[in-house]
Amino acid sequence: MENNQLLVIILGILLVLGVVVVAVALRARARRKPPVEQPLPPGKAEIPPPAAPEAKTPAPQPAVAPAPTPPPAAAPLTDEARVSKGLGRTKVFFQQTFDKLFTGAKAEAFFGDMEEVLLTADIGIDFTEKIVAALKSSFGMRLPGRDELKARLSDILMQQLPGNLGGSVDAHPRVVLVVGVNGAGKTTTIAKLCQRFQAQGKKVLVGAADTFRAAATEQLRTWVERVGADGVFQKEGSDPSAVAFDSVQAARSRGADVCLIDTAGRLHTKVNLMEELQKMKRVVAKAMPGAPHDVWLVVDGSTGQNALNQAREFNQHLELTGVVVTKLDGSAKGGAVLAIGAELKVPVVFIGVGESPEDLVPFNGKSFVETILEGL
Ligand SMILES: Nc1nc2c(ncn2[C@@H]2O[C@H](COP(=O)(O)OP(=O)(O)O)[C@@H](O)[C@H]2O)c(=O)[nH]1
Ligand SMILES: [Mg+2]
Repeated sequence: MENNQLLVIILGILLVLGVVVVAVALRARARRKPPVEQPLPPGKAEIPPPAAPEAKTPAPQPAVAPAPTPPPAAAPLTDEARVSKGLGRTKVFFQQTFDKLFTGAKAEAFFGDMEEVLLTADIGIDFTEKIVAALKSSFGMRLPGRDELKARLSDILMQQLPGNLGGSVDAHPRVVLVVGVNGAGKTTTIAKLCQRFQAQGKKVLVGAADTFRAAATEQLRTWVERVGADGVFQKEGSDPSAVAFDSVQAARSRGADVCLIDTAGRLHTKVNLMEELQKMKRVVAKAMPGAPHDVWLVVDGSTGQNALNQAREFNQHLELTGVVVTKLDGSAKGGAVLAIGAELKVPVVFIGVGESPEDLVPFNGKSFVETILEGL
């Protein structure tokens, strides 16, 4: 092969290679170029663009932190731990006011200041006076040390609390009428009690005698179904006494251990409310002699002195056998519990320290007092 022929062949190959390289480069460039935005045709501006076709190559993902592994399921809190947590603010309140009380304290002014502290803690006037008198008789006019004051104070508080509910009534079913003003926490408390009693293996029947609001019945029905209890529900506007009567009869015939009757708190006047409730008591007694075995008042503990006033009022009309103080969580007014117990001599039976079903705890005077005085 002559040299010239060889040169032509090499040139030819180079030419072909060059064309291929240029073509590949042009294609790559065309791919990188952003698409030219088409102007929207007039009148089509509001129409959303069609969903983009699925991209062949996955879009780059933002760096995502791996999902945190869920924490191990927390062990359920004991009742005492719930109380301690729920009373957090009351505890801090007592601690801080006592800190102030002891700062530069002088014996002469001490008991006067002490009185003020107890009043602001919603312990009530009568009870406060009793406490201060008892402290004065223990310490004379001497300034007590912090520890001895704490010990004496907790003794006094505990002495004044009435004993716990006489569990002596051995009724079957035990009928509990639950009363209180609107929003105090009656329905929630019944739901929580329902759960607690069912968990103890008791058969519970709930009577939804708050027929004033359809929502109240529905709220209760949901709960009752959730915990597998039994219930008597009637339509909005039914006679609450009739619902109560039917509930007690149903509880008897179905062999329930406990019959909890929810009532309405929203009536036009106090007189109406009390009369309505008194009538319910009478009607329930017709369905079962001796019933209701308990009349429990539910009060909102975050209302402090108001709760005490309500307890006084309801007790006059209905002879309460117990008080449930709710919403102590998130409130520094836990002292109201002590005032109710000490002044009315009606036992506080349960306290509500949160919104979850387990946040209703049997009241224990000793642990309550120890908890609120913990930081002293
Ligand atoms: N934080 C807190 N909220 C509560 C407690 N008890 C009841 N509640 C809330 O209080 C509101 C009124 O309760 P409800 O049972 O409907 O009151 P009722 O009108 O007396 O039946 C609801 O939002 C409940 O969740 C409690 O112990 N703590
Ligand atoms: Mg209700």
